[in-house]
Amino acid sequence: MMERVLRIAAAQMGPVNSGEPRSATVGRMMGLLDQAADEGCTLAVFPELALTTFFPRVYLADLADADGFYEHDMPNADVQPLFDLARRRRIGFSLGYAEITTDDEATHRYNTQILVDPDVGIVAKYRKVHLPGHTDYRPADPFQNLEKYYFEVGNLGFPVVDAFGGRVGMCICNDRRWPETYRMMGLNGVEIIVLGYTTPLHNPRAEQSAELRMFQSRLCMQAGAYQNSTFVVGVAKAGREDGVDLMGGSCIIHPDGRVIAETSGVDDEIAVADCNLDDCLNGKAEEFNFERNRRPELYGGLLAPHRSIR
Ligand code: CDT
Repeated sequence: MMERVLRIAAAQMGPVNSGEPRSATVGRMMGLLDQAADEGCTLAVFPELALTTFFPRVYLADLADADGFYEHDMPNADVQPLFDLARRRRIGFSLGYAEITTDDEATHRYNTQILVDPDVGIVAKYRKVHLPGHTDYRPADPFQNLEKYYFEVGNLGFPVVDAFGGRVGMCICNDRRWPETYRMMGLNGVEIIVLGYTTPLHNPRAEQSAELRMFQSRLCMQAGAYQNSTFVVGVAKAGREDGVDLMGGSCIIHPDGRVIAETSGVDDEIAVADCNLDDCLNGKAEEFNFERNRRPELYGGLLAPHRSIR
């Protein structure tokens, strides 16, 4: 039987500063997609909120003033050239953006990621579940983390779809720190988890070095990959964006937990790896054989509300 080898690019982006036109940002992404296609990749993964600056770091008292950061349609005129290039170059991609919809006659805002097949178009959509930060303006902090203000909790679960010859799922940034994210997809046979992140090098609410922050980012993605026998592709928006330093460290992680490709800087750059999806099979059949070794009858507490510690 043919091996299922997929060459994947982690398409890291440098900063997208306020005022950079969408067309320029999409142009940069097209450059990365071209590079990935030149290297024989069939899937390129872009960061969270790839099309704009990470606007939740700024408080706008009137939500309507943030409308320009959200996409009303996908694809839209600004992003269509990326979809067209993907079809021409025969390469799929995953992309994060801020989504605004008027489902049920109410306005909803989500932090969203899509998976795009070059021929079919959008084959899966995910809306971020674990929104970090706060809803209230905190003027004493050097920058805000207002994701809970700008977005609703995603309502699409953790979809896993058949695409690119394997089982593909998505999550976004803070989701990567929660074991439930990976396990929800693991239970659905996921073989590649693609995720974008935007992580400040310094957390105003915790005294942690940049090295420790990077270690924690890798720790959770590597554990998620190993414990669920899946590839994980984690992709940063990096560098100094609107005065805030964002971590790089985009990487591709093997189901055995090893980092097999990584970026070296904090600007636009791809890291490429050949991902043999059959490498997921042994872990799923043996060490992490869920049917044989999980004990769901003893995990009921996971569904109960947590106990408050204070
Ligand atoms: N975008 C996002 O989810 N960022 C969070 C930052 C938390 S620390 C300020 C993350 O988990 O990386």
